Amino acid sequence: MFAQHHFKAQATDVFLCSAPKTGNTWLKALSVAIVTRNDNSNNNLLLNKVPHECIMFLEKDLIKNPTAQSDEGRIPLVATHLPYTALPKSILHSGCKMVYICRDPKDAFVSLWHFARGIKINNNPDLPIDVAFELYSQGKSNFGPYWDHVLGYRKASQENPEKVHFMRYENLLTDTISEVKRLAECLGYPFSFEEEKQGSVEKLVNLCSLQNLSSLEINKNGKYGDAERGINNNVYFRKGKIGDWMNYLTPEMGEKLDNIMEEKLSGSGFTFREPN
Ligand code: PAP
Repeated sequence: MFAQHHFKAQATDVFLCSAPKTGNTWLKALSVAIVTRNDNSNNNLLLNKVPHECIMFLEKDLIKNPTAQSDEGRIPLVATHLPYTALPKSILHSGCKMVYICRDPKDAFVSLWHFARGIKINNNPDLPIDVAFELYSQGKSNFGPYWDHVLGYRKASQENPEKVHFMRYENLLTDTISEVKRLAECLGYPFSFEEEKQGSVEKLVNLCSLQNLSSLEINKNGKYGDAERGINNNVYFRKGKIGDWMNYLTPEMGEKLDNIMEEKLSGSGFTFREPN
């Protein structure tokens, strides 16, 4: 609500949007690396900060620092987990570009369950996975039902593909170079022919790989947020695999969530069942 009332989008900002645990950390790292690759004052940023701290996080940073938007030298990227329908109107009216990343719901759920255990808010007891799964399947999760989240941005992307770039975590994993080149174009920082020839895309992809980021001191032992209650950066980096859900959910649970998604997404032209 604070962001809805006070946030004034700037036409040059690009919004990185996602539901929780669908590839946000990776998308932030790649986008920061793309945008700052020729900027001497910022091009080591990812070596010293967790990707979340490199750019403004709409629903978290604005309330702490209402002038965060006008910070000098701010990277022109803003991240948000807000569903499309809850975005501040100024973002929709400004014509800013957006990038949305989504992920197979079963892997996103399992990732979320691990994350919730990893951050231990107020020392709440861990939720058994079957209880958490029921809640998620009923749409009871932070930032609303996952299917509504995906549908909102999918529809916006269909209506305005030039403005809303729709990505899948799975495609980013299996076709990283092409996806990163497309992302760079969408952000307005395309790789030149010279850069491609010199292997800049591959270097950037390696810099942002799970393996590299999770081995950096800042991401192994640093914290995101305030020193006492902040989140250990290492919980943002786990396996980064397709299909890890099979190690935690029964095939019946997987089928149930697939069916719910299928039903909710029907008519949208999008499905998680097939690559697209
Ligand atoms: P957030 O919503 O808290 O920001 P987000 O980054 O969207 O989390 O999702 C975390 C997932 O991305 C984790 O998946 P997993 O639990 O299935 O392993 C995490 O491992 C994965 N991830 C983080 N960084 C990367 C990266 N550089 N490359 C690939 N996957 C990554």
